Amino acid sequence: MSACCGPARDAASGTPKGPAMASGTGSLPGVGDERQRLERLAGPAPQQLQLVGLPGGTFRSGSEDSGAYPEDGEGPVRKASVGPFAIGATTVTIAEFAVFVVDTGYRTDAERHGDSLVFAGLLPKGLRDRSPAVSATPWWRQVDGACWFRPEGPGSSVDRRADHPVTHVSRFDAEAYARWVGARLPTETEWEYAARGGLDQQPYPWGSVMEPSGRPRMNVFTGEFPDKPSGPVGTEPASSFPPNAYGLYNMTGNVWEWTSSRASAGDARPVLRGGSYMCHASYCRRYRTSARTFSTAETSLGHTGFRLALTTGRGRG
Ligand SMILES: [Ca+2]
Repeated sequence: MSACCGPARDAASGTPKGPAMASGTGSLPGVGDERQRLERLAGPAPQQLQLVGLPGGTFRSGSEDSGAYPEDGEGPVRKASVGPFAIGATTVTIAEFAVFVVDTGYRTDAERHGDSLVFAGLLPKGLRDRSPAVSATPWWRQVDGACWFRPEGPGSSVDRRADHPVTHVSRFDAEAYARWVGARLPTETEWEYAARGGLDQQPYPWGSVMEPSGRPRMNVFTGEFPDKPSGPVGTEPASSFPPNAYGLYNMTGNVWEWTSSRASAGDARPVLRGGSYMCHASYCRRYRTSARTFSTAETSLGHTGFRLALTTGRGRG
């Protein structure tokens, strides 16, 4: 990831690769009580995938405007085409991910590593002080035990966040979930086509103004980053704020979203899109339709999730 967006887990540090499907339920977090808790979480998950079908087409991708980051490869503006596909109206929620875990016993990369990265501003002081800071970006803390169902480490829970985006999922985890439901991750180009909602070269999914009539349209950091927020910090429900013209929620802000694309021909790092609740104009304007960041497939962070995609129409296999 761009240094300000989040540190990456080092692929060379003995990271086990690929999904790990555990057999049986013995490997569910904590078993017993924990399983019941997961089943409760899974309860409100919708029984059907909430995907929006899009016709595809040609559009102008990327940006060269003053808000863009050329070093991220946002420009030059070029014509891009996508075939017909469907994409999640929202990112995958905690409830939906819980259904997957209850069914498969899947353990995420964060659980297998025993830690994940959490925004310091979300941690109680004691835990914050004893969790190592990432040197270039000290607002990130490596928190033992942090994972998708304990987003702020020991003592935290997602009991009241079932409809929020699942976070602390690596791209391997996102791919495993997508395979399980018979879907896939969107390509970067599909993601951008979807985020633009039919608009041409607009920085936001709804148009040119970040806060039309002074009303926030996405969940980004407000106030003074990182220590003096002027509002709540963290994820919001996956379907908060009005959707774009395609009916897609929180394409920008809330959580970064994994795509299936790589940074460039010479750079195999996975691309993420959309920015998160940690983006702020003072240090990271990546809450725009053309913004990109990069990470390693084993990295998990408290501001990163994913949405699903499916090929439709004639491309369907
Ligand atoms: Ca997003």
